[in-house]
Amino acid sequence: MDITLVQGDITEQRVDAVVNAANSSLMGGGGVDGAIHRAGGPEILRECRRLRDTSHPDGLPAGDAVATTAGRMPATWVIHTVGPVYSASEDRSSTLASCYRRSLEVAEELNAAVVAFPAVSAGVYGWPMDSAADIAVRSTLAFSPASSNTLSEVRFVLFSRDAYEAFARALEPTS
Ligand code: AR6
Repeated sequence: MDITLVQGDITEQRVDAVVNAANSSLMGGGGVDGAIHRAGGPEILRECRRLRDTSHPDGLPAGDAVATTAGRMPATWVIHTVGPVYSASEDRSSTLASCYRRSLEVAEELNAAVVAFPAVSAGVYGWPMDSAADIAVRSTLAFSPASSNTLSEVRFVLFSRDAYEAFARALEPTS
């Protein structure tokens, strides 16, 4: 499985699945969540409402992931995950790692080959970018290759140059 980095807009990626940094309500929001719902159109929200009415009446817990259509986006699916809000007093790293692991598990259930992630929790939820990048890269590497059958590429799509550089540093081999 390859890990690649792109600076750009995740909604424009021609991949099988785009991961959304959602909130527990699954009803949309700002940041990458707002961009995904705008680009994909109302079909995504319709499926999210259906999930709330059926399998997830209390919302999606932080660290978990669930899939819907990608609507009008070039991708086929959106995998919605809920990152933890950053806390300086409580270590929530395992919840953030779980977002990547659960999203990749859902991607495998969908037989997705290429999956694009944003920097989950590193915007409105306040996670420092270097730490968010480290956790993203480490949890993705931990998932590969033993437990991965269908995945060929995990693409981190970073909006800003700073975010891109943080992920590039996280990917540098440690000597
Ligand atoms: N493509 C790629 N990355 C993006 C895009 C985009 N189009 N737009 C923003 N980012 P955030 P969070 C980056 O705040 O911290 C929402 O309101 C952004 O620069 O989207 O997990 C949800 O509904 C940042 O680096 O997600 C939740 O309430 C990264 O994506 C809450 O925000 C994540 O920032 C989730 O907060």
